[in-house]
Amino acid sequence: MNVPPVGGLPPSCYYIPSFITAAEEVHITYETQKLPEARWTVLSHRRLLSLPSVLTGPARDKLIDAPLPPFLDSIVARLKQGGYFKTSTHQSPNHVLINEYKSGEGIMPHEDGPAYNPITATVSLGSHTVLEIYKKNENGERQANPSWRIFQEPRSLLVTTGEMYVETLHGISETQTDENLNSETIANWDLVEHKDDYASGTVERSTRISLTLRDVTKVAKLGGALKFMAKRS
Ligand SMILES: O=C(O)CCC(=O)C(=O)O
Repeated sequence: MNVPPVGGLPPSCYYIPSFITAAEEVHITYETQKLPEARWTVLSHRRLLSLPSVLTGPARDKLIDAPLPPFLDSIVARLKQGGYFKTSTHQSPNHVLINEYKSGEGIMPHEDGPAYNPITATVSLGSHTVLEIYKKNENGERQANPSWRIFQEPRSLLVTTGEMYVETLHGISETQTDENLNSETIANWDLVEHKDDYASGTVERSTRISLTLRDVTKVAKLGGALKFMAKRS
């Protein structure tokens, strides 16, 4: 990695503003909106879509081998160039979860779990958000209040790995307005590129699409499964 980790957080978390250009943001947003309506899972507080597919198997931890869509090529190439996936099984992300949040929507605190290599790369499109990071108590349960807040500008990249991936939970509050944004309350404030836009400390959210790229450890070849079925018939 050629950038230092965000200070004050468990190791390691990287924040890179302007990871993609405004033109790429428009293009990728357009491509996500062209994906068939039926592929989206609509929840009460966001909608989501997995590419190339949802994970399968009894433990929901297996990916059927298939490429990521070409509209992610530049992001994947940049993540590999940046060395973010150099320790992962396939040295590259092979799965993306697309989440779309309207203003006021969020995601419950959770862990990303063992199906993936412990590296999560998230690119934000359309709006900022504030990711809240929770520690676990001695019983492994989530603490009631977040310990840290991370600000993610549109077009930024956030990578979490190592202890940060394994030992903490993350979530996004269901709010229309993020408040109290400043160097005391936001762990990566010194790395925020457009601080002037957020100088009042209060920012309204708009629709945000996040691309969460990860490397699923177990990959099954569909060809192998089909050949096996053909032999039996
Ligand atoms: O939308 C985000 O930035 C967070 C998504 C997330 O936590 C997840 O997909 O597991």
